[in-house]
Order: sequence, then structure tokens, then C-alpha cells
Amino acid sequence: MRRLSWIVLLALPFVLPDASAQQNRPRRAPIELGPDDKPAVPAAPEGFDARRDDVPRGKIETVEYDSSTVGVKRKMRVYTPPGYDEKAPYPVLYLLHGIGGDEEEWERGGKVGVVMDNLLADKLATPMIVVMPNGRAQPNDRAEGDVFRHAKAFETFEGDLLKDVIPFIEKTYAVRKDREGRALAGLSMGGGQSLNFGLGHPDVFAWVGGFSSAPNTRPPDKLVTNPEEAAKLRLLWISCGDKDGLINISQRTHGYLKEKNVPHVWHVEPGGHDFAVWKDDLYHFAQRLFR
Ligand code: FER
Repeated sequence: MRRLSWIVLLALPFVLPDASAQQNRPRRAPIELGPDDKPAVPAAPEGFDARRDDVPRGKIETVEYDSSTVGVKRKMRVYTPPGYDEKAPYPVLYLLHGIGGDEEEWERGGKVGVVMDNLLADKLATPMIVVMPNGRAQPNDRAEGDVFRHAKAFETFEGDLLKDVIPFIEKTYAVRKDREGRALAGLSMGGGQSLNFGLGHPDVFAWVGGFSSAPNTRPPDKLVTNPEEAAKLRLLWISCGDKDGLINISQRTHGYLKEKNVPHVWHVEPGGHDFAVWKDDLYHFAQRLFR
């Protein structure tokens, strides 16, 4: 969906309270910032997302896999780093989009290729493969019509990711197959998915990030059923913009993790529900992976 129509859609519950009630969408809580709600790291430096002529470029390609979960062939985008070596096993970051997006959203809005190429050229990240699947696990996975009506398909994606996407990647690319070699992160609906699936499968992922996670995020006691197990993650990153109407979801998750002594990064940065924030998250999160 185009960004503008998306913004209009997000604003609907505020201007049309009846429509919001009819469509059964949760109302946003007013934004209240507490003492913990501040940046954990400085903003990315100027130019981190600008294409540079002097750096080697990775490649982004579309691959198609058979989804036993959805029963159709599905597409995803895969970034391989510059000089991709078919023998070296690379770690993998699975990177998930939002409710208005698809498998290309992170490239369009997040310039993932440019950000990764720059980080690698500056030796700020470990060479990795970045897999951008389509998290709307249903036969028509385009972001069409009322995207909120298809929120359920984002839940179904758990099976698609674990049973179809990951096995396909692991037989197609030179990648690591251990939990420490797999990271899962996403924005908004994809943030909720990443927290739900990542914390739900600590045997599969050791690095998990939720950027501006949406109300699909499980309630804390369902999300973190075993705090000791969650504490074994190599990285648990929770972030949100300080002007994002969904920040209460991330605040709730942070509060519970803190109460249960689960180590995590809680990063509240200036900004709203948009790619200025998510690009910055990618820049910071990617640097901390696979170290
Ligand atoms: C909601 C508000 C926002 C919701 C999902 C979103 C499922 C997702 C936003 C995004 O992905 O950007 O109430 O409910």
C-alpha cells in the first residue's frame, strides 16, 4: 500500500470513532512517557542510509518457495552480502514488514541494501544474509483493501516461517543452522510477529527485535512464559518512536521484561510510526548481531 493511503488509514480511528468501533480495532491509548522511555543509543550518523559509490554492493533477489502452510508458491526477497561465498556459512537475519507492507517494504522504505552495504564497508556488521519474506500468510498476500481484515494471516505466518521459509533458505544458501546464527526482527505487525515467534521459539532464534510492535504482540505473560529461557537470548531489542500511538504495547513489554529481570535493550527514539525510526533500528540492531 502507498505510504500516504496508509497514513490516512491509520488516522481513520481518530476522525471516525464509529468506523473504528465497527471495525473492532483497539483504540490507541494516549502517549505517556516514563523515566525509562529514552534512547538507549545515539541516532545513526548522517548518511548511514545514503548510497555510496565507493563501497562494494550486495545483491537482492527474489526467490520463490513452496509454502506447505499456505498451499501456494510464495515470494521473498533475499539480500546476500558483497562477495557472497557459496561455501561460507553466513548467519541470517529474518526481517519482517508491517500490516501495509509486503516482501519489498524494507527495501522501499528501509533501504536495507544500502544500510547493510554501508555497515559492512565500515566493518560495523558481521556479513549476513537478510531474508525478507511476506508475513501475510494467505493465498493473496498483497496489501490490498482493508489490510486490517487480514491481520489473522500474520499469525498463520508462524508455520510458514518455521516450516517453509527457514528450511528453504537453509537448503538454498550457505547459511548457519544453529540458533546463534538466526535473528528475527520486524516493524509494527512484523515486530509483534518477531517477538511472538522469537520468544516462542528460543531454540530457533537467539537474536530478536521488535520495532514499534503492533497490538498483535502477545500480552506479556503469554509472550514471556519462561523468563529464564528468555534471558538466554543473545539480544532482545525492543524499540519505539516517542510519538507513536502504539508505544503502549512496547512499554508494556519492556515493563514486564524489567520486572522479570530479562535482559533487553529498551530504545525509545524521537519519531512516529514510520521508516525514519525503523531504518535507525535496523542500523543499530544489525550491528549488534552475531558477535
Ligand atoms: C492495530 C493498529 C496497527 C493493529 C495493527 C496495526 C492488529 C499494525 C500496524 C503496522 O503494521 O504498521 O490495531 O491491530
